[in-house]
Amino acid sequence: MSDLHLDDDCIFCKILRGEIPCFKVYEDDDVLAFMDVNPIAPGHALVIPKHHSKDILETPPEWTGKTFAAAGRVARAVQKTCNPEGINILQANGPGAKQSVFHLHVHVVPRAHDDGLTMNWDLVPGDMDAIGTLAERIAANVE
Ligand code: DGP
Repeated sequence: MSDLHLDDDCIFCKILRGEIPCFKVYEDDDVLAFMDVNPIAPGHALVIPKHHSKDILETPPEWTGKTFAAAGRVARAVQKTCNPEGINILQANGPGAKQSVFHLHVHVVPRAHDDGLTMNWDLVPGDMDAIGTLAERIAANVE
């Protein structure tokens, strides 16, 4: 981990260093996937590279590729676990896109026809017990 390009003050880098806990669903040498603590749907997960850069504009393409490849893997596990009517893969860049954490991350968001979700959403804390339980089920379905 010490040779990775991480930032001292970034909350997602702190998760990568184990300084802040997370509900992990997948990890390899390049990426970490964990549950969003402000989920907009049950099963809402995040995938981050083990490389600090603030958004897709500043991220080296190889890290973007690794992150989105892992997002596909997590999406398949979310589909198997939650059986949603659809899944959005979302990634915000800059305040106009309501990016709130400035470390590249991909949202894996289960969707339903009538869920009323919009592109920009407010951050509302989720039920940690329910998130933790879902994390274990999703992690078990990652292939
Ligand atoms: P965005 O707003 O697109 O930058 O997404 C950032 C997401 O990160 C947001 O949905 C809330 C989530 N988030 C913020 N802080 C934490 C944290 O400490 N742990 C976890 N698991 N998620 C976090």
